[in-house]
Amino acid sequence: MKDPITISITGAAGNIGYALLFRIASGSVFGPDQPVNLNLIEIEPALPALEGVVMELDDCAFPLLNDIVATSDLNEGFKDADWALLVGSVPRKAGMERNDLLSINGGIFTGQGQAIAANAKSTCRTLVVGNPCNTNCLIAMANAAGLPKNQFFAMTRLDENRAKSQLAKKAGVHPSQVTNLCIWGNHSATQYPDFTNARIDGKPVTEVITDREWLEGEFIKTVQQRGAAIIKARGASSAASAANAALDTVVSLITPTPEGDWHSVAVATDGSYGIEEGIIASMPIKTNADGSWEVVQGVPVDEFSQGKIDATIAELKEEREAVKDLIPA
Ligand code: NAX
Repeated sequence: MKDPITISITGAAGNIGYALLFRIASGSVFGPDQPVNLNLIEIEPALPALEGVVMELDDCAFPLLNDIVATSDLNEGFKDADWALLVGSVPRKAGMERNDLLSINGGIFTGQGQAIAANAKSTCRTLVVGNPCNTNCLIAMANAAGLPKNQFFAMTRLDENRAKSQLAKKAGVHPSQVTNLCIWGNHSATQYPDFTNARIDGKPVTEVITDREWLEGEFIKTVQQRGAAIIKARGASSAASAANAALDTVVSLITPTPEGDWHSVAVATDGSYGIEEGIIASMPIKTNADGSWEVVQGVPVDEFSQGKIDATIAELKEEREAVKDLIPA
């Protein structure tokens, strides 16, 4: 048996947390021979609910679950973390402007970034799920002095999975036959699910689905608006599919990417694809055999795609401007 690894999760008593913890504890993410410690972090008012979640974890008697910490103390919560999954955040309420949301959550991610830097392992990887996740990630990364930028990620995998499922439905194939699907930019309604480079059974999607109008119109809109459609139908935001996507992201970052494919995750920009440095943008990413990752280079960007990418990057720059006081120089 390997030594246990520690996974710190904020918002652990929330809906996504509830769909996330049991799969991690069962071994379906880090493998059947990898014991895990779960450090569950909540705000104080949610600690009683978190206690109930801990009772349920106990009642599963998971062989791989080594230890559980439930706390509202960030130093305790991020202690020796190998992974920090930042799920907790404050949802948008009626009357709240986007900038209010950015700065309220920004305040949370400043402290969390600092606490990760001070307490987690130097190799800790941080995945931000709590919205607005790209900019929350930027704030956490900027406040985590001493930790490399390439250890910070924001989640766009749910968007990738949604896009693959829509393309598969339209083409009458299984979603696993859809590859090379990149979400560019922000996890928001400006995100661009890039159908121009996606493939179905190795063939360009545009050869399999010849209805270009659908691809440029309804497809993109459905993916962009899927979160809102689920809230409308369910009366609550996507939780199980979001937790699934978070775990897909972790697995894709610790498993070599199949040759020629890529996965979507938002990372600190490095100038690739002409996107300026200093924001967290989703791009085509591949994980190498040694566990490192890189931006896949040379993915063709046609004029249509460029317009969409420019729009979502412009939004990310506006978000950065709105929280600039939270980003140390
Ligand atoms: P819930 O409201 O069910 O749970 C959030 C939990 O976070 C609550 O238990 C709350 O007490 C806790 N929390 C709030 N502030 C905290 C803090 N400072 N430290 C620790 N815990 C804190 O929301 P849930 O449905 O679980 O969604 C969580 C976040 O994921 C939201 O921000 C949501 O917008 C975001 N999402 C992101 C997605 C993505 O693709 N990136 C998709 C799904 C989801 O909408």
